[in-house]
Amino acid sequence: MTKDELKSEILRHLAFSFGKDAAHAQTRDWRMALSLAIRDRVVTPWFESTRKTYEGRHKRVYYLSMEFLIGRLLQDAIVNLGLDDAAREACLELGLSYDQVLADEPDAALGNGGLGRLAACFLDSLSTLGIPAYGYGIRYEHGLFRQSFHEGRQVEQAEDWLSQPHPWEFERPEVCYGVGFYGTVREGEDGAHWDAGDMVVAKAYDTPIIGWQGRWANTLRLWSAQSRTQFDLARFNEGQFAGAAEPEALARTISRVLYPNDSTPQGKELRLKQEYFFTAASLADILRRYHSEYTDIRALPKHVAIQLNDTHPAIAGPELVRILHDEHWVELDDAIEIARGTLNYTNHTLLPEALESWHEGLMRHLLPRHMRLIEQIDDWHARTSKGRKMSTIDHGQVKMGELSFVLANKVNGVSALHTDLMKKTVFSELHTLHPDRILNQTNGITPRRWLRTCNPTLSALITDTIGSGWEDDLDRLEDLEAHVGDAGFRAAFAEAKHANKARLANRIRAIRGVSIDPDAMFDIQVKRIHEYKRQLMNVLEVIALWDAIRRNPGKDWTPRVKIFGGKAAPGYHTAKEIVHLINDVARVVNADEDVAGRLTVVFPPNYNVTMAERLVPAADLSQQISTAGKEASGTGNMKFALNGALTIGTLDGANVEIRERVGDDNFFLFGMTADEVVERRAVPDHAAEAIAASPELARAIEHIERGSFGPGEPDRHRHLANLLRHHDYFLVCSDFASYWKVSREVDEAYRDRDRWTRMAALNTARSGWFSSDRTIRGYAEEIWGATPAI
Ligand code: AZC
Repeated sequence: MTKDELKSEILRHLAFSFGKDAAHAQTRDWRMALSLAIRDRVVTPWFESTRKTYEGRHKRVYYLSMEFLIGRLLQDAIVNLGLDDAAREACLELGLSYDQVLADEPDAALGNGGLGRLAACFLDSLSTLGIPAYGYGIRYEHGLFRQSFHEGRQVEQAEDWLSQPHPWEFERPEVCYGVGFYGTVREGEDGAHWDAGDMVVAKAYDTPIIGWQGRWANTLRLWSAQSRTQFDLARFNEGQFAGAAEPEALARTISRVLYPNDSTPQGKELRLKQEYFFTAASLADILRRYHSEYTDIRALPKHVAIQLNDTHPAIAGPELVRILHDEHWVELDDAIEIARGTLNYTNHTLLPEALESWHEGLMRHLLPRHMRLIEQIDDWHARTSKGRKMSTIDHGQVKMGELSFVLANKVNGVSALHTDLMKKTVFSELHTLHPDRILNQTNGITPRRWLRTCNPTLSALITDTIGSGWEDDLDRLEDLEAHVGDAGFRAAFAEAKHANKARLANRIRAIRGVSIDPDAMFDIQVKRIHEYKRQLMNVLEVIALWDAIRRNPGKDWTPRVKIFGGKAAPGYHTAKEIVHLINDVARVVNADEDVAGRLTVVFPPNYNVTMAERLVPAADLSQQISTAGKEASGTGNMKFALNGALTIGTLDGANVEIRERVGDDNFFLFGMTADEVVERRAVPDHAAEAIAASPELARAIEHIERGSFGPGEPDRHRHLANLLRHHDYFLVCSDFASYWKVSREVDEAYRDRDRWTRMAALNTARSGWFSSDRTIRGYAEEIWGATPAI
């Protein structure tokens, strides 16, 4: 498509899809018109992909996920279709700023963090590889809350991306399924029959997901909840307006909000309803499609692979058994085997508070038939695998991890270390019974969004240096290594980074009113705020550094800009206190003339996918400092390394594999290993001991206790200081001295800019393995038995 063709398509949509004349069109209208002009180009490959899948009778992959953190879609589609030059020029000729048009799109924030973003990267790779697949999830009216700060405290506001039409989705009013809840189970001669007490309707909305160079497109199908009963006109006419609208409002509640908790399940009936709602609708849809092609339900595992993204869709197990047994009269044991042959489960966390379990009473009340089947599945497991009964039901709780494991063909962890710990800890007993079931698939990130699109400067240099084609063959970045010895290449690499930093500095000045120097080291920690991720340790380092600079102002300190970003779950008190402390420290440090130009702290609010796309290319240092054994993998760590940031990190999650690949010399390692962490925790007074041994840490904590960051309110952050001294579960104090020492080595290393650039370039050259294309190939070969259809 040429620029001129695109231009006339934009004008055509502006007039005929939106009824606007160019003279009166606003940025929004232009963005919508451009989106539809681009979307039109997606539709043909989309149809073609579906046709090929049916024709070739390909095995289909279904990725069930409560979250898809897809962010903006317009530029992604433009880049994948190779239309970026055409789009930029068309905008220019229409008198528009291309960047402004792109920036008008709201983020689709249908996820909390890593788990949801991984699902989005997987969709991109499935399409790029041409594997016939559907993503299934919920079309939340309100995605992840919007974060702002009031006097340094986090304030949450409802997010409403759907307040304007969403141009990427196609509503499918004809694709509707009833989803039942409550009611009773009748045990008759012909088996059990569930009479649901209540029913809502799941309506489909489809978003095409176009792969690299438009060769294949899959579908993201999201369900929206609706009332089954029609609007009650009689009640309305009696004047009961609210009452008349009630059934609709109640049903819609199910797809109203994304739960904003990243790691703790909220024991709420609504959450379980959401889980069953989208799982049941997805399975009904999968089986409808299956029956349109095949007659033998027993061959389901041959043609269908279903991946459960964490335990949120775990009810798929009992639901599939219910459909096979109650509706297709398959013997119970066979039904269970067929379900198990079809389902697979990915675990994303070992944190005990994040492992889902549901009270048996609630499960029986909401899903009586499923609760009965869960008991039978438990019996079956005990009978067939010398397993202990009650592995899935324990002390009146249904454990969803165990249930998912028992009903899965394969169970996977998301990094080598995490998979190893899964075998040794949460699933040790089940692993002994089923030693072939657990395997590893280290996470990955899509290089289209996380290098090609977000970092055009570096991408151009890469293409100039090694040629094109690396975007869907990221191992080719290895070819850069031969150029790292070339001073001209290093200068160009450093220049690309500098340009990205200057761009970020301009934005930060615009949104925060803080000036930062692109020559200073940009040191970034962005991720959900959580104690185990240890933003608290990072801000302690800020305090210690501020204190050290003030004590020794004559020293030639390496200038640093500390950038934080991330949201705290609204109910997670300590995480919100950490947000407050970072903001308070930033205010004090940035106002202190003694450290000006040497240390600056910025915390832009409302970290999201779009902000990540701006921060990642501009980072020099990536903070990956979780307590070893706690971060299942991390994916931000991969984005930063790929874009030429050096990591300061612990041996946790995928950091281990990043370090293995980029080389020990190009990674700043500190802290205890996962084994040492367990030992250390057993030491009485480990925090007091560590504080006594590190004067920097001691002074930093004293500053907090003295109220250095709570003007007029000295006790403002005392709770965090107490936590460090007396309840330091995540071992911030015990790792601090090592962190501080290595961070000073980072300062030193940054002073030798050419050496730094060499290390940074090696990070890029050696990070190709972290492409989600590699991850998806692994799933396809080792878990799904699916092959590309192109
Ligand atoms: C995250 C993990 O915390 C993170 O380490 C991993 O990279 C990511 O999943 C993708 O695998 N987990 C979550 O976001 N949420 C839960 C409930 O685990």
